[in-house]
Amino acid sequence: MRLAELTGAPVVTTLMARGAFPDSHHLHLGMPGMHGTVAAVTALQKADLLITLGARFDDRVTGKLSSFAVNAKVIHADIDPAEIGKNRYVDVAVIGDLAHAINALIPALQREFKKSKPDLIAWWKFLSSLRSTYPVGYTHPEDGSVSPQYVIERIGVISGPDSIYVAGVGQHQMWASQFVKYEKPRSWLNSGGLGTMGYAVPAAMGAKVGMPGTTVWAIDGDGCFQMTNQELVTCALNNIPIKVAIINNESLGMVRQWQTMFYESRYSNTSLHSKRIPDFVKLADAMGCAGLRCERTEDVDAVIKEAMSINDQPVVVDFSVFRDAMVWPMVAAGTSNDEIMIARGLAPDWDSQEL
Ligand SMILES: Cc1ncc(C[n+]2csc(CCOP(=O)(O)OP(=O)(O)O)c2C)c(N)n1
Ligand SMILES: [Mg+2]
Repeated sequence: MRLAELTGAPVVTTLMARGAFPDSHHLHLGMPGMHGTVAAVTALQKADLLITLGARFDDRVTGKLSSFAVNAKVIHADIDPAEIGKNRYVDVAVIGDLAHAINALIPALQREFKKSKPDLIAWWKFLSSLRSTYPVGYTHPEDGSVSPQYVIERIGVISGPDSIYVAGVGQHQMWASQFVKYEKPRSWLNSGGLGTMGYAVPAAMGAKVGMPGTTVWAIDGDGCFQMTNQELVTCALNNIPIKVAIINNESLGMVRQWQTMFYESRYSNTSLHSKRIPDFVKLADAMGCAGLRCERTEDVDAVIKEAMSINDQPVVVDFSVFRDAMVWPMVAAGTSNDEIMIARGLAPDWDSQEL
């Protein structure tokens, strides 16, 4: 934070780094990448300098690599030399522990800034306008069903920034990154590299064992949950009272979203619509956990609060949510970040944004 405030430069936090810099900080533009904010994606894309701290230029962040941040020089600090230049050409490499690297950069910059400091006013005007024009958002489904984004947002608000949040892999993971506000390092655990479905329950268990006094929420998908939910038996037997929110859209939602968008809604093997087989509430009960169900928007807060009040056993909440919700914004795989879409078929209005 000291380095960021010294430079006054915009900050983005990748999926893996959410919480490393507070969401509420005025320099923060959100998450970049395939489902990042318009402001964060565009800040990277149009920057003339990227100071990259421990990030790895993953394809989900760069989009089409040849069109990524074409005018930027890159200073890349990382503890692993193999990361330097792996994906993106690096102008200055700093190899080592970030704590040391940042502490060394600060006095060097202070000396430089005594001579001259870059004027970022026009840059910030442009980015602030993008940030306020295109915040992440969602609409409540017209059919009256529960919005998955709303459920996740309410968990974040009610449980607050002192909790630890863990996600599975899929749409719910992206929404957990977008709609929970992270203020502290290590409050967000997620499988962003390999993207292993089934990560949430065991990772939440580990977090709770490490931080027994902290509320730990696993925000999981109905698909992911079916991979590792048996670990809840371990939680029940060993007094590890985690909380699991199943964002139950009756489908492998992220794959379904791609089938909707890129395969003309020809759905194949993504439906988990199963007339409640398994019934997650009964399954939770069988594993020694409290099982709750929520099917109406007006019940969401009360059910979250009920889950928060149970601390002597693990809790599983089955949230029935709208099936066709999609994750936005989106940069389609293999395309340029310049082609970010804020909704289906809808790009930001670039003509009204001046830099
Ligand atoms: C072990 C594993 N298998 C397959 C995938 C590919 N994959 C990514 S997201 C996803 C769907 C996840 O469904 P669900 O848990 O219901 O989450 P949703 O997208 O519906 O929120 C799949 C199959 C993966 N990441 N990991
Ligand atoms: Mg699902």
